[in-house]
Amino acid sequence: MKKFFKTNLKDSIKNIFSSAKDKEESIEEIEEALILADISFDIVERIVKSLRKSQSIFKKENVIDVLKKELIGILDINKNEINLNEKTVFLIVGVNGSGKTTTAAKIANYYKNQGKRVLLSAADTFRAAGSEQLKLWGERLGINVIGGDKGADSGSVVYNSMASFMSKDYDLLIIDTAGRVQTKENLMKELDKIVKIIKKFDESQPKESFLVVDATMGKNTLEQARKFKEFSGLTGLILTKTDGTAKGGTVINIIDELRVPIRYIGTGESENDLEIFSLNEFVNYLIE
Ligand SMILES: Nc1nc2c(ncn2[C@@H]2O[C@H](COP(=O)(O)OP(=O)(O)O)[C@@H](O)[C@H]2O)c(=O)[nH]1
Ligand SMILES: [Mg+2]
Repeated sequence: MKKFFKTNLKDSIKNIFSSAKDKEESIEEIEEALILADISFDIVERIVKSLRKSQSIFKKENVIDVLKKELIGILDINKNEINLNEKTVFLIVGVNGSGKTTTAAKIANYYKNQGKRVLLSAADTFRAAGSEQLKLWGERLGINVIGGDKGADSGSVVYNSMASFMSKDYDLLIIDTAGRVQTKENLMKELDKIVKIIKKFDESQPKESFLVVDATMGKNTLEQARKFKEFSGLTGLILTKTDGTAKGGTVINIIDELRVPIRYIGTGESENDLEIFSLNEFVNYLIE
């Protein structure tokens, strides 16, 4: 996993144990370090409680063990591996600017490089450039894109995409959607409408609906995620811009709130800047 997230949790913990202190004093400093890493107060309190309860000798190694156990407990959400053994539709949702279109192109490229036949659907018909941007990616990456004109009905783009996907020899369809809808109610209606059209073709699709979240938004990152909590179809998260100023705590808060796993991480603006999320690597990176 590439170096990502600006976090100094590791160094903070090292520093805390570099001078002799009593247990309570150390716990208070750990608490502060966790909050500075942007982990929500609620989660920090849970972790601190376990640290206080911990009977083992209070030294760095044991504290790291407790922290790891707690974090993995929060982050380890039951999930199956994503496999594309059968025809698969991914739906990409999220607010404007979170990185949906870029991520749709990156995922398409990732699976194309694994020999899968991929189709992209540009269902963001709100913005003039919404559809155009994905078509440009498609041309560059050699991936077919189905789109519509600006102002076209997103439903008709999804319909055409599904028709092509189902009748041709594709493995994966990735549907990029619009994030700009005036109210949350309209946004949910729009997404429900898209899901309904997909299901008309195949009741078992979309196999995955990913919420794309910009990791650099601090507290707003969680607010973005909450907007989509009512979208019942959500199966996973994609965190973008982890190459920016984001702190790792954000990841923990979002998973704790939405209870869906993180699947991919965006680490830059080019097509290869995508990684499969690994929980153990992430936790080790954060604290070990
Ligand atoms: N640094 C960085 N920039 C990203 C990443 N993902 C997307 N972006 C940039 O974020 C901006 C918005 O992305 P876009 O895909 O258009 O977002 P959308 O409105 O949700 O479709 C673009 O300038 C992208 O290049 C990432 O992982 N890292
Ligand atoms: Mg877009």
